[in-house]
Amino acid sequence: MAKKPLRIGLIGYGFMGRAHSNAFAQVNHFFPLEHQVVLKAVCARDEAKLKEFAGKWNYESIETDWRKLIARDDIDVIDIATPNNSHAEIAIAAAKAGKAVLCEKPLGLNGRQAEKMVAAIEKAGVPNMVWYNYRRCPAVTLAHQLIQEGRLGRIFHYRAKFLQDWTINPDLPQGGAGLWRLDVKTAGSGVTGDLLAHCIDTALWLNGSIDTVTAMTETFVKERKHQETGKIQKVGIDDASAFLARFSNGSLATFESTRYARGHKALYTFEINGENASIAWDLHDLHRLQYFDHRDQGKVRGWRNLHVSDNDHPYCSNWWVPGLQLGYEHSFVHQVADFIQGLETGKPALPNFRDGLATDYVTDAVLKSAKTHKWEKVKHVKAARA
Ligand code: SOE
Repeated sequence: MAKKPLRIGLIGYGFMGRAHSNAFAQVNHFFPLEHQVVLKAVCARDEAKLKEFAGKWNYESIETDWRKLIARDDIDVIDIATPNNSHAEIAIAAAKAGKAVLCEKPLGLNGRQAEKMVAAIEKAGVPNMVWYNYRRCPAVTLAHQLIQEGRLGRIFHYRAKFLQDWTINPDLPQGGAGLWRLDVKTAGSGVTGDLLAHCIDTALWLNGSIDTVTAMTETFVKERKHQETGKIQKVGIDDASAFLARFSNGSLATFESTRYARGHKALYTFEINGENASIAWDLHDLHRLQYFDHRDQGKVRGWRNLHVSDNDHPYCSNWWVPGLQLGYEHSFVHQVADFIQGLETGKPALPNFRDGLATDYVTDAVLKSAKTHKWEKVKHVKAARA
């Protein structure tokens, strides 16, 4: 049977534009789907670079104005891979035009903006998803399965870190291509919205909602030259952010992220301790899951180092033979596969915009607490109306 086309209009061709394009290009090779992804158009402002990108990734056409892309009737899905400060405007316009919307993380610059995005998406009733890709590293998905099966029992502790070291040099400018993450106007926040947002999304998925947080943030380099204006400007982002949290299930948590941990490039780790078992994961060794089960027979009890690559591990049977591991890019392919399967089965894939809003509420509370020096309540997202 001929497959139904699913025509993608991608906005933005940076690092994430490449990660998404690779996922769109791969998904039909590895997942049995009723839809065929069609790379219909890519949109950005720089026409010369855009043409080069479109050629490399085989997009059929280009647009230099995202409004024109959204107005096209040969596009089914708008994929937003632009800097954070444009997510809301594009997503709301795309929803109004009846398009399905995929949005890079974090969903909005803050919870207030994300609420408007959720309202627009739900009013239009269009499929939607946020690119929190780490949920779909097979080892992380396996962690979710083990928790859902109740293997850990009551959860006591959740511990997450996301460490990088790429902004230590004070001569690194802020703003513009590649460096907009350092410009608060474009990014909204620093590591809280960029890195901790990943840790929070995974944590909410694995361990449920967070009730209260107390946080501290620091900006180590106070002024940087702005790449676009050439002027020395105050740095408005948080370079490091750490917080304590209490989950609704009674467990206690610590979260930390920084771009000043010399030697660490993208060290995302989490560990969960339950009454029966513990789980630990490390992005630098992303195809492994560490599992300790206290119910094992005493003399062989110990941390098991699971190589998550076997046919009965999540997503793995769609790829190679057991033992051959998967990497970062596969998490994006899995996310597209799940999104499309959601369209086909009527059971939408998560995280959707409501989940993205839940993460934005936590990052809002973290940034607020860093200012007030008090424990702050986290707003909870109400369940969607059926
Ligand atoms: C920042 O360096 C960054 O690229 C984030 O923006 C991504 O979301 C994260 O996955 C890797 O690090």
